[in-house]
Amino acid sequence: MTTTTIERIETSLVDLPTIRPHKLSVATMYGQTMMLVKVYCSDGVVGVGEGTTIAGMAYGPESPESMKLAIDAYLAPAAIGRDATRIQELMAHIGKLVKVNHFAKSALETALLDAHGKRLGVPVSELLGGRRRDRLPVAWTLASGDTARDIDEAESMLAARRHRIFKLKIGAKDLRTDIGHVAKIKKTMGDRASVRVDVNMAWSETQASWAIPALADAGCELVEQPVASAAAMACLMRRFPVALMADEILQGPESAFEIAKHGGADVFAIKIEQSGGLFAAQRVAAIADAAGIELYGGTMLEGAVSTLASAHLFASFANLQWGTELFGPLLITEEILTKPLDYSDFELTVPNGPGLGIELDDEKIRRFTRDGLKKVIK
Ligand code: MUC
Ligand code: MG
Repeated sequence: MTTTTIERIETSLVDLPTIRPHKLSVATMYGQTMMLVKVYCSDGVVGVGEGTTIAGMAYGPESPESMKLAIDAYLAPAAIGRDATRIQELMAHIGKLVKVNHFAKSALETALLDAHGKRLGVPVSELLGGRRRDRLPVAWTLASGDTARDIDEAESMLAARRHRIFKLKIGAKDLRTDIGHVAKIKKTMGDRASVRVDVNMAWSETQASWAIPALADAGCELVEQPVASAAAMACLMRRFPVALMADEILQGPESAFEIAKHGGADVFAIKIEQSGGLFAAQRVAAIADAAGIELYGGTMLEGAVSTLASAHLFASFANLQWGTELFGPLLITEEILTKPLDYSDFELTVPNGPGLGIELDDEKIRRFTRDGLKKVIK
């Protein structure tokens, strides 16, 4: 039997507008850039993957441009000519040659899994051990920066039966303003929706100690990454009647083990990119399960490709107590798939077709593909 090898790897940057400015404590996003990677194999199968981050380099150490460079200069040369069907072996080989670069690795691994699923005629979820659910609850992030506009947005999401879990981005304003904002939204929603917040590390431990009980009083059920360090997170644990979730400090299995060992979170926001790929994210989930830490399917506001890769993985998790926030494709103005994803009745359907189970609208993508360097900071 001849080996199926990787023949060629192509990367591109696709700049897409967002439906409104998306305001986080670290930056305001006006658009989203997807770094797409296509893996061409010797059997004619082509797999697609995606690397996406938030606001260039404002959120984390990798940018779409750096992911592209890492793949073009290092990951692709290490992969070309090797067996396309031995994905874990190939990613381990690349791991020895390229340190960290988790987002770039996740994009390439996604493309390899998409290709292998297409080759075998099975969804990516089957390559990850098999799915336990076909539909995933999806939260929406309210981040317009304006309370009245956020309430209108939440009302329309509820009316359309698209989302009933709302994550509020706070941390950019003073504490009292932020708490007032959360309280007003939760009061308007009542029992019709749950409200959570993401501080994106903006607070000191002292600020968090003051603000978290007030958030709990306002009816907020989950506080995501209020402080920057794992040590400060551990100090905040078990002091307030609200769950604390780790996001930015969770950078793959080793960090997951450290956080679990020091009792630093009630919940993990698992992201395939931040973890270093789908297999690494699977190991993060195993550590959480073993430590009694609950799970949430996180997003880097990815487009359809990485959102679907995440969905296939989350569909296979034993536990997914807090649902997901796989709404990234809904934040951009353009539909980049030939058949839109099914977001209905507050959930996303995980497609059943081979690989990721999606088909890109190549013409649409070509229109938004960047052909030079672009200024991303406003
Ligand atoms: C984050 O920090 O969790 C997820 C939803 C959103 O609006 O931003 C992201 C990133
Ligand atoms: Mg977060």
